Amino acid sequence: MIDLYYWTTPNGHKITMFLEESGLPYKIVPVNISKGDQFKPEFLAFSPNNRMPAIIDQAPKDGGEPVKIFESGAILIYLAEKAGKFLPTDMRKRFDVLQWLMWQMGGLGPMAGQNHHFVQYAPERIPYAMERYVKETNRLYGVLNKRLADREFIAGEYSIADMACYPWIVPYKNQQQNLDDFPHLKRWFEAIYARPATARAYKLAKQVNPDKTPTVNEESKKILFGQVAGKN
Ligand SMILES: N[C@@H](CCC(=O)N[C@@H](CS)C(=O)NCC(=O)O)C(=O)O
Repeated sequence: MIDLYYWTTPNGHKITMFLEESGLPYKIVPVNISKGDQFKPEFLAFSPNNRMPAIIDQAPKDGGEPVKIFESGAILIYLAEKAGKFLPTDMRKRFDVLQWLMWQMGGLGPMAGQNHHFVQYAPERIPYAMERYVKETNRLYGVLNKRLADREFIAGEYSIADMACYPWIVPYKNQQQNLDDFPHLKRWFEAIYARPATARAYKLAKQVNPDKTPTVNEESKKILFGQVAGKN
C-alpha cells in the first residue's frame, strides 16, 4: 500500500495520474497546504521541504522498512520502477523519458509556477515579472510542441514524462497561453485528457477538496507566501 500525501495542485495530480494508470494500491492522506498541514512535524519528518506530494510505501519491493520519498519527480521514478510501467528499462529509452521529466521539474513546473504567482496572486502588478514568466512559459510550450510534432507522447510511448507535464498545461488559460498556437501540444493534451485514468485522478481531486476552495486565497496567502528559513 502506498500512502500518498497529497493536495489538489498540479504536482499532486502527477502522482494520482500515475497511481490511477498503474493500478498500484494507494490511499490518500490529505495535506491541506492552504491550512498549513505541510508544517506538521510528522509530515516534515519525511518531507523536509514543506511541500507535497510525498509518499510512504508501506510494502517496498525489497521487503524492508517503509520507503519515504518527497519531490514529485523522484516519486514518479520510484513508482514507475515499482510498477514496472511508464519508464522503460532500455537505457536509451529510459533516458529519453528522464531528460523530459527533468525538463518538467526544472523548467516547465517552476516557470509556470512563477507565472501563476505574478499573473494571478502577487499583491501588486509587476509588468516586468509578469512578462518574463508568461514569455518563458510560452517558450517552453513551444519546445514541447516541437517535440510532439513527430511522436504521440513525449518519449514515444506514454510515460512519467507525460504525467509530469500534463497537469502544468491544464491551467494554460491562467498562464496566458493559447493551445491553438501549439497544435501538436493541443493534440497531446486532448489525448491525455481523454484517458480514463486522467479523468479518475481529477475526479478524486474534487472528492479530496469538495468545496473547491482555491488553494491560494487571501487567508492562505499568509501561509504560502513569504516563507523564510526556520519555520520547518
Ligand atoms: N519540486 C516539488 C514542488 C512541490 C510543490 O511546490 N508543492 C506545493 C504545491 S504545488 C506545496 O506543497 N506548497 C506548500 C507550500 O508552499 O508551503 C515537487 O515537484 O514535488
